[in-house]
Amino acid sequence: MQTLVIVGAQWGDEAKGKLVDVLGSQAEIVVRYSGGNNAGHTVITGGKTYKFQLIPAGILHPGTVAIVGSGMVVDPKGLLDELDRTLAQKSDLGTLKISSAAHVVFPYHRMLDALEEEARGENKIGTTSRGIGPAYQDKVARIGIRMGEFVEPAIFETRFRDVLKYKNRELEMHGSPTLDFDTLFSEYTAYADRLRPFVCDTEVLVQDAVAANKRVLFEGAQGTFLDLDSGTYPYVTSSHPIAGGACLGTGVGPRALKNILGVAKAYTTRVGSGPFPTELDDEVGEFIRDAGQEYGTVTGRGRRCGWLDLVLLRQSARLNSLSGWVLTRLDVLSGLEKVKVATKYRYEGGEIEHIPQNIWDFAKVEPVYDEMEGWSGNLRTARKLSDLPASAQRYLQYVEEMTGVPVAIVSIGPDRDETIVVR
Ligand code: 2SA
Ligand code: MG
Repeated sequence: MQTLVIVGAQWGDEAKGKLVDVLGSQAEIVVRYSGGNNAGHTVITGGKTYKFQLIPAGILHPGTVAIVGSGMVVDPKGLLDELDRTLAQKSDLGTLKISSAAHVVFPYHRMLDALEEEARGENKIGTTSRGIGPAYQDKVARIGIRMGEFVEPAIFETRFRDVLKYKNRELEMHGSPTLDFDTLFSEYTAYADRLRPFVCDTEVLVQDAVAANKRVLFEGAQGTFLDLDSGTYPYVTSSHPIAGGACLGTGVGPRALKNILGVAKAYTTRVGSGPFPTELDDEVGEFIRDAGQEYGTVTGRGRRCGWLDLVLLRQSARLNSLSGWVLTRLDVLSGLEKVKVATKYRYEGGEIEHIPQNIWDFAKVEPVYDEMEGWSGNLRTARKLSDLPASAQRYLQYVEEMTGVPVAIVSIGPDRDETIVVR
């Protein structure tokens, strides 16, 4: 297995960070392909907790080249803070590289994120308010500033002067104060000076590594159903978390992606607004939120919790061409007498086994559940499948049968060691 994509199969927070850490140990390159510092990837190892938002979690392996891919949007201050923080925790990191084609997030993006959310009122998306959507809007509108331009002082000055005029008009339109060029330019030039050594053309690095059959790991962020096109639009993020995004956001073709692992929790969570058929608004939902400490790593928001939804997982398997599942957080459900799993939906008097693409229809579906025996006790010491309670093993088999995708890895705790490699 030379190339591997780690993709979130639900609405994010599936514990991708842990998996990237576990599977990235022998990778030449770990490259993140989408999103920005809206992501929160946690790695717990050697008694330390590392939190990554922009830097690929693979940087913890000293021999690895960790690439911030072209599909990402980068908050320069956020990245520098993260780098300093990580270096203070561990001195021997991998080599950081930042794509010259990644876009820069500026303060006006964060301001516009808040202003747009405010304007949406009741229909707000529930963004992380990191300026992610507005930064991607500028990319698509072709007024974004890329990392390669940002670190060239003369080019940055010309482009930033132009763009800021335009963005200030947008801020005025929202009735917001505008931003001063000189102040911002000098602050951001200082960031650019520090980031310059890391910025390069990363596409060719990834392409060469793929051509030489080296191990390359593509690190996803957020999850499949937050994808701009394939997710629950408009309650999505503005990038492409799905496996196809690994091509768009790093510069390789589809046949470069060999093994694609979909990371899914043994239940479902979602932060922000939008339909969520298996959401539990009761004490079981609360149990899961408590047991799983389901709070946003970036914003601290309590995550919405619910049962596992196999309709979502089947769709995820197709959208991402999954070769295997990584089922995580099986330990969190421990102690529930019964567990439920949605297998199809009731919709307009009938039953359907797919997700309606229009969310207004999706919002109307009602899950049809299968009920199964729960499990109890401490799962975190299990190191092989047969160490798990029989009912937990059945749960895993059921997921395989119902999705047609084998379970490759099971995670039963946050630590590197709390992992069962099945195949
Ligand atoms: P945005 O900020 O424009 O990307 O928000 C749009 C939607 O995407 C959701 N989103 C996320 N969902 C889960 N986890 C994310 N990362 C953080 C975490 C979130 C946090 O790891 O916990 O701390 O709250 C993430 N990032 C974006 C977001 O909730 C909106 O629904
Ligand atoms: Mg997260």
